[in-house]
Amino acid sequence: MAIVEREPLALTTGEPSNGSLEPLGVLARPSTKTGWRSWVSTVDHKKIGIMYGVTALFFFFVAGFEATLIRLQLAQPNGTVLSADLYNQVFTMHGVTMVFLVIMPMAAAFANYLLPLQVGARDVAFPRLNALSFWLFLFGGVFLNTSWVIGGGGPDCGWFCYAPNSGVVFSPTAGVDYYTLGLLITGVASSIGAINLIVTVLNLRAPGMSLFRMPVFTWMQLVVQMLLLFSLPVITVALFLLTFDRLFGANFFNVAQGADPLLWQHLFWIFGHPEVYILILPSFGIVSEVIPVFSRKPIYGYPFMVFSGIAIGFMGWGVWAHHMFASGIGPISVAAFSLATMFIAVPTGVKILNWMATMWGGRIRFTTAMLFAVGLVAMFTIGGLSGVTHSVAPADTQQTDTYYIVAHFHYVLFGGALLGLFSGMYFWWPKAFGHFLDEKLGKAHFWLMIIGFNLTFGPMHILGLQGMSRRIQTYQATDGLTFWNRVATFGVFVIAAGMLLFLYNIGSSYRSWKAAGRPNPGADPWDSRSLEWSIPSPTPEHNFDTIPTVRAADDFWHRKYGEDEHGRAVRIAATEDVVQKGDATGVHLPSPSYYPLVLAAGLPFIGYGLIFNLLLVIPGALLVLWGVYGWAYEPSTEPDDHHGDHGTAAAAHEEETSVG
Ligand code: HEM
Ligand SMILES: [Cu+2]
Repeated sequence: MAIVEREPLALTTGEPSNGSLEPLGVLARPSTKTGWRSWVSTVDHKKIGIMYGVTALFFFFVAGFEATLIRLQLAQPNGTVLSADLYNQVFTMHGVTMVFLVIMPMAAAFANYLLPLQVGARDVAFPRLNALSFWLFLFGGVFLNTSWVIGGGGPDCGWFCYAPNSGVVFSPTAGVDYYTLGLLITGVASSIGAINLIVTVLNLRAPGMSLFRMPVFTWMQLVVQMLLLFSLPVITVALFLLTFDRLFGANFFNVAQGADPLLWQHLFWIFGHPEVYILILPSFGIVSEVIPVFSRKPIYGYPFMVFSGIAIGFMGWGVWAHHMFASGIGPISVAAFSLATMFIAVPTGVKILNWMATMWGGRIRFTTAMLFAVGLVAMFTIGGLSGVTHSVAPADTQQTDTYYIVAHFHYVLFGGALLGLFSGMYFWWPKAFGHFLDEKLGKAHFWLMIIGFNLTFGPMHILGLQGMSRRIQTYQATDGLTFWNRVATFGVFVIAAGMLLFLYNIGSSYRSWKAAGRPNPGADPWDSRSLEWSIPSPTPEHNFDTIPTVRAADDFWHRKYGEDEHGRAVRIAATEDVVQKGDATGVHLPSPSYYPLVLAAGLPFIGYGLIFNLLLVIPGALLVLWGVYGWAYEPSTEPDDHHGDHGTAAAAHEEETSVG
């Protein structure tokens, strides 16, 4: 029985090759376009993007709750909120969740939703693989968090889980096994996602959309996906080595058997430092879209913006050992990595100056999205500057493993990445959901977040320089650390108030929109520049009625505006005359499928089997096999998946292949 290669043609082949020969065990596809089945079986990049976003927001509240427990424990000397062992588990899971289950998937939400729209495509290159990425991320995240209830507690080794501390001698519970296997599962999700998005950007661009006409957001995402593609294999090797040490008695990090635990540190940070750019560059891309729109000016120095992102992507591979200045790697290495780290501040500085130059002389509208964008520029600059102080190795020897470092990475990851993601939410909410988030509530959310953030993490600079180590469960009253710890804990509740207001805003904006009869915000509510604003809101399932032909960078803007002799923008066309109508006649879309979910569901079982009882691997392996079998045998496209169905499949095929 021949296995036919179908996936790449999903968007192009009109006719299912052998639909009538569906063998036993192939799940029939859902016929409805709405309801839970349409979400569970979706291969639509927009729906997958929204699912990433909702899941990441949920995990943000989980990790936020863990952070609140940490702050309650440290609000007073000799705290008793968390035992020392539980404290180790809580900060480990807080860090791991925020990095792998919040910031990364939230950025993936924007990438999935926006990349095909910004390059002028109908979907990503491999829609079913895209769904698989999402389900692997979700199941990997849930699997990791079940460590709280099955197996003796969460991983307790810190988010970078140094050996030999992470070995079975010092971490005897199953926690670290959840860490290694959970991150292996989410790692597969990110690797597949990276391949999908890279191929989408390089192969599915609309006619005329040359690389240097792509929006900065798309460029930053391309750099991020490349970083993922090359860095994930490194951490994957490290995780496998640790798994073999823990589950099969290998000795990759066992000093007694001649191993060197520094190997873990090198492997972790060769991944770990590019990882911090994987966390921040998506937000850099978001604010590079938001700031020009609300300054009514094109981004300043587009080529510099793009090349500084690429430079960061490359230079990010040459600085990893700045995390190991105190690990005894020797003065030569320390000096080299110190220098390389100072250099990487240059392309980052270029971005900050370009955002400010874009705002300079602009007609700025301080919408909530713009406030969060400006918040990123200000807070990230503070984090960047403390980062430069770390690059001076002698100073870092004082700062490393103290709260000064905790302050630094929260200013770049919360103050940078997270604030940028919120800016994106307020900006693209009308495009994704057909209504605005309330601006008044949004601005209150912003101010609570920025004040709470600085109250929480500002004092940590002082605590760190006063000598407070990170990862300590408590301290003495005589240490003189109580006041600023109290301020930091108070700050967390201000952040929490801001986040509850955000949740309220989501619900109340939807309700008032519904009550007002679902008024449409229009395709281009902010008067924007890129292609996603040239189609209706919310984005129709088929994206574009016809694939646009692009003639310039900011092509959509130039369809609306020309320039007068002073270079000022003058309207040349009404928006409604240059946006598409949302007519799906003859458009051909990939069909939904349950198999990405089925395949992904097998992996957690294999994980539990490796930790607890190998018998559990059997149902896991069967699910994976069923997933692969069904995936191979389900017809790539159901005939009735044509919208408006006036065009012939051949016509649709003809249109699609014109853009590759
Ligand atoms: C919601 C507000 C947040 C609060 C109150 C908070 C608080 C903290 C505190 C107090 C620690 C230090 C624990 C210790 O060393 O004992 C910590 C660690 C950490 N936080 Fe946050 N954090 C927050 C948000 C974030 C965000 C958005 C990220 C983004 C990635 C993040 C990533 C981390 C990481 C990676 C660690 C290191 C954990 C470890 O040492 O293994 N946090 N956080
Ligand atoms: Cu680093």
